[in-house]
Amino acid sequence: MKLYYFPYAPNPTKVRTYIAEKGIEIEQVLVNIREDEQKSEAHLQRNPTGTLPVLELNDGKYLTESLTIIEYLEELYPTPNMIGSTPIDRANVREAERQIEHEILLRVIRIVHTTNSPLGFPENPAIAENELNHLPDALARTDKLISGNPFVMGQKPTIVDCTLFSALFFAELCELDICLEYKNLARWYESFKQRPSAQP
Ligand SMILES: N[C@@H](CCC(=O)N[C@@H](CS)C(=O)NCC(=O)O)C(=O)O
Repeated sequence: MKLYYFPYAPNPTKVRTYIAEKGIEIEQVLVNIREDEQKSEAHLQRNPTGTLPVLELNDGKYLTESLTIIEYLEELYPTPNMIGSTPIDRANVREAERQIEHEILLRVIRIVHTTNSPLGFPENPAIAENELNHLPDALARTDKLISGNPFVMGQKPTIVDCTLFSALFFAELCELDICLEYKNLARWYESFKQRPSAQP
């Protein structure tokens, strides 16, 4: 298998953090978003939507959604478990992951790309303001969820940590300070950022 990625882009970061937490060996190939390589003919053959990450399978087929890639790898490599070991644990992890993706990660991406886009997208203050108004509630809920635990869902890392890390890391890179006033969240981020899996 091969993972096509760009360091610092949030969706590839989510998958790469997961792969590193699991200790899975997968060849990684950089596709340079800053030079529009994700829109090259070679990459569009892998993923017609022209985005990253992409996982190339051993039979030459591709998976092109970050969460699908994670779920696929989790089935191939169940240990260490990062989604949960009972139906209710898995439901809780998946629910928290979806909420953090929609309520934090996607909002951060929209704010960054409408205010200070590293890809040069045009500014759109109305979209940025709307997202900025909604972000505090999601951050407060996540702060409460983490509470005093080392990881978002408790004592062990899960896919929720990977999604949250990709959001906060991208925010920090793009100079968007969002978590300082949320004490549990800020502590979690500073601690998770030190892990080998969190290095770009
Ligand atoms: N639904 C996709 C979204 C992938 C996505 O939007 N990736 C971004 C990087 S975080 C990208 O490739 N952007 C380049 C572009 O849109 O041209 C997933 O979760 O894998």
